[in-house]
Amino acid sequence: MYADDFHLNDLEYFERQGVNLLVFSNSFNGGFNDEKNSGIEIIHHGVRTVQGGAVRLNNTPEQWDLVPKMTDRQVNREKGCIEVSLRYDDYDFDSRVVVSAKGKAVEIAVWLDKPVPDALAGEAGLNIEFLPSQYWLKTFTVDGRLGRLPRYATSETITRPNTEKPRQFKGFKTYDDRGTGRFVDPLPIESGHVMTLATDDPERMIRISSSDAELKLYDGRMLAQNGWFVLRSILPKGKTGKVVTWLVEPNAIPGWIRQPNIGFSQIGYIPDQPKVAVIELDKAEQPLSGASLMRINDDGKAVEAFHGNLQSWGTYFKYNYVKFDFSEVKQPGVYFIQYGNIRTNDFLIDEHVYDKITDATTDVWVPIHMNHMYVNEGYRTWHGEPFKEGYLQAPPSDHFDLHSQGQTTDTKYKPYELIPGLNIGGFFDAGDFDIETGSNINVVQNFIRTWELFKPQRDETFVSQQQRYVDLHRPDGVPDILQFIEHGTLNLVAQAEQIGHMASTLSNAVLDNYHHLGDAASITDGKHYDPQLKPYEVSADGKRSGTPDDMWAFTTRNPSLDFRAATMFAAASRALDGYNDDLAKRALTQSKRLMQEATELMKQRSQLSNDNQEDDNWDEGNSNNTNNQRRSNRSRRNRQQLGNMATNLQLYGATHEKHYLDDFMRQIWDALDRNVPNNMQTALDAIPYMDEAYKKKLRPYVEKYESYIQRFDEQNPYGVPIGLGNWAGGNAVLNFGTTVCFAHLYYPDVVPKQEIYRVANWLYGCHPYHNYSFVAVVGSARPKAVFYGNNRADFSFIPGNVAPGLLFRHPDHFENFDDWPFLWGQNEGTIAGNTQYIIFGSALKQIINQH
Ligand SMILES: [Ca+2]
Ligand SMILES: [Ca+2]
Ligand SMILES: [Ca+2]
Repeated sequence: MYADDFHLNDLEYFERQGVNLLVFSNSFNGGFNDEKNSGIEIIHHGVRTVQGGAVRLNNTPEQWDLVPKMTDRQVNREKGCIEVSLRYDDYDFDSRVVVSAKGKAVEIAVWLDKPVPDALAGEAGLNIEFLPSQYWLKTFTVDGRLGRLPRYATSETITRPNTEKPRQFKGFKTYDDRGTGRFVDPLPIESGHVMTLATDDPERMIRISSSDAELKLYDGRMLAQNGWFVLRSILPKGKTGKVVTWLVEPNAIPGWIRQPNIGFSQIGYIPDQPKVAVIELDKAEQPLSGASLMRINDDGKAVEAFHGNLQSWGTYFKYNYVKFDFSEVKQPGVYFIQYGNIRTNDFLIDEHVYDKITDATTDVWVPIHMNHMYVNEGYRTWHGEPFKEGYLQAPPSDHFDLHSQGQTTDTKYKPYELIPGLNIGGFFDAGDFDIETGSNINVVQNFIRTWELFKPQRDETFVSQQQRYVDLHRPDGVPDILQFIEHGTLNLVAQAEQIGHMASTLSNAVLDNYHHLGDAASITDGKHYDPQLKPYEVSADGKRSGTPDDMWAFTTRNPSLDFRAATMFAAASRALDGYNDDLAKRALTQSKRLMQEATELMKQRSQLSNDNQEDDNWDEGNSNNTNNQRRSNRSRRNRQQLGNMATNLQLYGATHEKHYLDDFMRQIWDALDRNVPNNMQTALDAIPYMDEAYKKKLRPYVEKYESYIQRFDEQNPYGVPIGLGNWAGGNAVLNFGTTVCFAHLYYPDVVPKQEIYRVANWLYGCHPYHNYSFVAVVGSARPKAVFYGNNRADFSFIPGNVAPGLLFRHPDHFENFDDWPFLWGQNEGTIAGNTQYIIFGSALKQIINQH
């Protein structure tokens, strides 16, 4: 073995300098397979450009196509190989994939103990996928023929009978076949036995050859915009043993060392705040001893304003970190950091850098996510009025977005019957267009909190419920936050009034319009679904159609959710009082009724069972309750305790009935004794209602919280909680930042002002992988350029969006793509998360401006 050959390292992946080749360090999980981060993966000169290596059943697998379950994984150090056993339960089909180091290449082989089942013959193959944004426009060769990988998906396709399509997740269908009974199957761009991709780019060049199988190259974007380039070899029929063998050689640039990533705040710094850049370095790189802060003077010339030594922090996962502290520079101006021959982009030091940090989110992102409205901005229409035909009662069903309708509807409506009045108000969940009731409750609460704590009078948006029209940048005399509270409340009150309790969600009936990208108004046809008509047929009066595209209301009763809604309604009625008195009254009526009914139902149910399955939606107001996050495994017990306590506090705030405060007081100290960080925000939220004795009793816990804050300086170089889940930890970071701000507001002597900048620095660019702002924020010199929003197919973003941020891939890789928007775990802003950001940003501004 030569020094620069592939070897199996301690973290169980193959490594050469410049190349990491992972074999099922990350598994497929089923259901949300657009994650594109499983199977055999290659991190090529620092960028994860190849993934999805596995036995697959489609030429270009989509999200919701079946994925293999990994039933075994063996790492054999003596032989230098990793073997995984894969299984498709639906087809009783087992295979093994063996990856072995072969000098500068690896061999990937598929082994079968039994032949491919008949149903999958010609369909099952060895696949691996290449990130389009890193490969398009690059040259390739196949058996000596030249080509260039396409920027746009324009290869050829055929259609085949639906009966030949391998089953999709839970039997759902990703496509609308327009009544033809046929599905689209892409044809290869090229095929042959030796393929080299990116011959013109040493960082991406990779050679794949096979003597026993034909290699076919496909463009996955033909079926779905989030598809990757797919290389594939069909497994032969009737054979066992080693059936397909590939030799894969990713090019490694000799002596390659990753460029340093200099993390700093892209919006800049106010003069008196701490200013510390964190420099992320390849472990093979010798850190420099110092760096300079350069000032660009009015004549455009750069001068050194400061030179300082670097402090070593140490290693964190795969990189090495040093810090550059230039806090002593306080003179307003335009600056950049010079580290060796690397010059960062410029940023400001100025009193006003934080002034506009919430404006893009409140003026642009939030109004664009208003459902059931036409949203206009200047010459541009963001979307027409969606879902004009309203919502049908969901039948008992499973659902692709993890909702379910139980055996009964729990309503007076029959399955598929129109539930009147639900197509009003509410906010799109995230990159999708459903109304998650739990999230929408959080959203209204976040707006109410913002309103009550900071009283923002900002009016940049015209909202007419009567015209169902929103116009951005057109003031209408009403503070926008009030209009957002009203808009959220309108949908939630309608749910309570029409259904009798809260729906779990208002969502798509069919998968083939759930993945919609484009104008929300075109998701459904706006006509009532009439099963008497044939699909695609329209009634003579044009009001009904036979296309089953109407949205569904999932109505299984969840008293915990009703209780949360009741709490929110009480607060909303107070916030709306004097602005929309009628809605305020309706909200209060529903609050009282739901509170009473939910309390009674919960009492009955807790007598029946201690296993409280229904509590999935029970969540504290700060949390983001999207499906993706619902899968995070926070302890249910903790959430419930938090919920009860926070709810009592909110109820006291809404009703001023003292028994709620007494209940809160009975819970809070126990909760803090158990866990200070988890309960600090709720404890701080109580302060406006409490006396000095409460504040005094809370003080030692705040002191503990301050030492908890400090501990992050030892955990990682960035001093914030960094999440390692399959949804990046942006929300946890925001919650942390918000709590730190409130702790400082109430206990400035315990939690000093310098702490409030930790999360701001992180969000605005001081983080691993790259130094772009995770928030598309006004004032940032380099905001992220792409987000997973509903306009993601345009490789764009909606201003004010907040990305979940830094996604961890096992065992040691962090990433945030900024040229590929389709990975929700790192790039999808949500309505609950982005309204949480408004609270964080408002608190930060308030502290900075009051000094
Ligand atoms: Ca959703
Ligand atoms: Ca307004
Ligand atoms: Ca319809």
